[in-house]
Amino acid sequence: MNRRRRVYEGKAKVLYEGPEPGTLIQHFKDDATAFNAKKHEVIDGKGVLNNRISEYIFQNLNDIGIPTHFIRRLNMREQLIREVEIIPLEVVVRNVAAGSLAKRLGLEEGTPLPRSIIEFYYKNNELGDPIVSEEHITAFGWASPQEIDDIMALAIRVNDFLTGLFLGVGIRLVDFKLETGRLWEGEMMRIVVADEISPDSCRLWDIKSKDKLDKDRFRQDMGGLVEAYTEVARRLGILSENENIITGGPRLVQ
Ligand code: AIR
Ligand code: ASP
Repeated sequence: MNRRRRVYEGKAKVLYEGPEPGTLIQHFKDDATAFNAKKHEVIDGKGVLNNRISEYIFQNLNDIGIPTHFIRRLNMREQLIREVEIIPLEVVVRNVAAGSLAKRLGLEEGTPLPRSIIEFYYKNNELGDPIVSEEHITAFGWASPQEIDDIMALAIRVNDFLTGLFLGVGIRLVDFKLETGRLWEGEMMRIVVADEISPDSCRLWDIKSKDKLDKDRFRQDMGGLVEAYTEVARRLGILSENENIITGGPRLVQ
């Protein structure tokens, strides 16, 4: 276990060399960061929950023909993924005004947007992930115009799927962040969804109570993050009614 090669360590995840060429192991840590890692805490149970929630979402995406890097979950904190060439963009899809969009354009948080909006941010910690346009992306060669089209088409499909999935369990998908990568299969390359999709990367509001069930609980010092993520997992049917990730040893369904 500890002799395997670490390929990359990010704020909330570690990537290790996988068992076969072209594969990696994605390990979910309990670390939470915000505001470009100026705020940092370790939250017991978060990694386990994100591993399960992200597994559930990526498996569903694979099943409906939206390509992802996900192969299978290995254990409580790890999943086997395909190695991809990460495109250095954070792709944000928004349905409702919140977060940095509400701030930048002076919109009231919670205002429904006239249509879903896709934004690109350049993935660069030193710069704090600045927002960029397609002009920047193509001029600096981060992705080609064709790749941008593919990324946008993927982002819309993921948004449609996730909006419906969460609506069915009483949750509004306000916005989310995607990462994408180039998957090489011989001479062929296609763009796939990479990284994770979890309450760390989405804004999820309970439709009735408007409660925040996502990482804003950490960003805004609201507390109750693990409870909120557990609620998301329960509603998606990943955890059964009385199971608890933190206390009593997690007994997970299947
Ligand atoms: N996000 C962006 N960078 C990291 C993450 N997790 C996600 C947020 C939010 C959406 O992208 O969690 O769901 C938009 O974030 P913001 O801060 O630009 O409003
Ligand atoms: N996790 C990122 C950071 O450390 C961004 C965020 O989710 O707020 O800044």
